[in-house]
Amino acid sequence: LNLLRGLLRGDTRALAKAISIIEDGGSETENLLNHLYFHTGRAWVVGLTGPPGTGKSTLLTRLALEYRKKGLKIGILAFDPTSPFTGGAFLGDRFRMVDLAGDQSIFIRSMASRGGKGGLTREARNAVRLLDAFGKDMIFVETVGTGQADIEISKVADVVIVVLMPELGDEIQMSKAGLMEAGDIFVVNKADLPRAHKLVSEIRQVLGPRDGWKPMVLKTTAARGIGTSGVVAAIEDHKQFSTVAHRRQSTVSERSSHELLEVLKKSFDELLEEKISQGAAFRAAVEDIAKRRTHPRAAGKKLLNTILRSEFRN
Ligand SMILES: Nc1nc2c(ncn2[C@@H]2O[C@H](COP(=O)(O)OP(=O)(O)O)[C@@H](O)[C@H]2O)c(=O)[nH]1
Ligand SMILES: [Mg+2]
Repeated sequence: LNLLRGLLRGDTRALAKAISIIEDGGSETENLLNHLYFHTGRAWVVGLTGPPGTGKSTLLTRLALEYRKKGLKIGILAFDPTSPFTGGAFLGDRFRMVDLAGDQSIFIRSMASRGGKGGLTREARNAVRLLDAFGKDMIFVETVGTGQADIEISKVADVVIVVLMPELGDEIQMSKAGLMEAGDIFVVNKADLPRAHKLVSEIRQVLGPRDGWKPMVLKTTAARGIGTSGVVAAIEDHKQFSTVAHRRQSTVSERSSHELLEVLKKSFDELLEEKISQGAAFRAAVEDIAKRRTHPRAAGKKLLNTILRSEFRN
């Protein structure tokens, strides 16, 4: 596996190629990810989510640059169909992409998510693993929080930042229950606009502590870099908390359990599709049910018993 070696050596071209491979979901994907797994688990993953246009990419850029200054290696994954991180709109915006794009130690990739149930979680998780194995210390993942994505990102990120802005109208923002539950840190961006302070206090009112962590609410004007170092401090506080409270450990176990169940479900489905439903025992049971010699549940139970016994014998 040349690609894997290149990746572990820190070859950026290998990384770009590997991401394309997992994005396409081709046959090499699984093999690559399996080998990679043992080189992951080190990076800190920061998720940013929120409605379109709140300034997630702008804030993320500021945060990435601050962490870059601390000497950390940064990766950025943007799952944002409304405004791709590389290309048109964003590059057109004056200050920052030049800074980022010219910096070899910051890897940026806009991801096309196929979505679907759990799709984003899986795609983000795999891409994060590539960057992690590549040696990135901190990985930012941007998603558009229009419901499901907020929940999905919280299954991948070590800390979730929800980015809101005063313009949106608080009813719209608050009604997104998923957003409120997903956030460890809330940022009211565009504090240069009126009513930012009001939104901050409204968010504070509806938030309660979760697993011992009291979500923080901060104000930023990301476009001008105001308040962004406060967000860095909040990320560090949260990291400290997760480590001390051993929350990270239990989160990791929880995620491993979730992932194993996913794999098992898929294996059972395949077993069912490819073997069981084609077999003689299945057809016989179908006959018995049709002729009213047994009822479906009893037939199912019996069949399952037979299958499990024969599966575990070999
Ligand atoms: N007024 C104001 N505009 C901002 C601020 N931060 C970002 N923007 C602008 O808001 C727009 C959307 O920003 P972007 O980062 O692409 O938002 P995203 O869709 O959440 O990623 C852009 O035109 C930014 O220049 C801010 O602090 N104040
Ligand atoms: Mg964006």
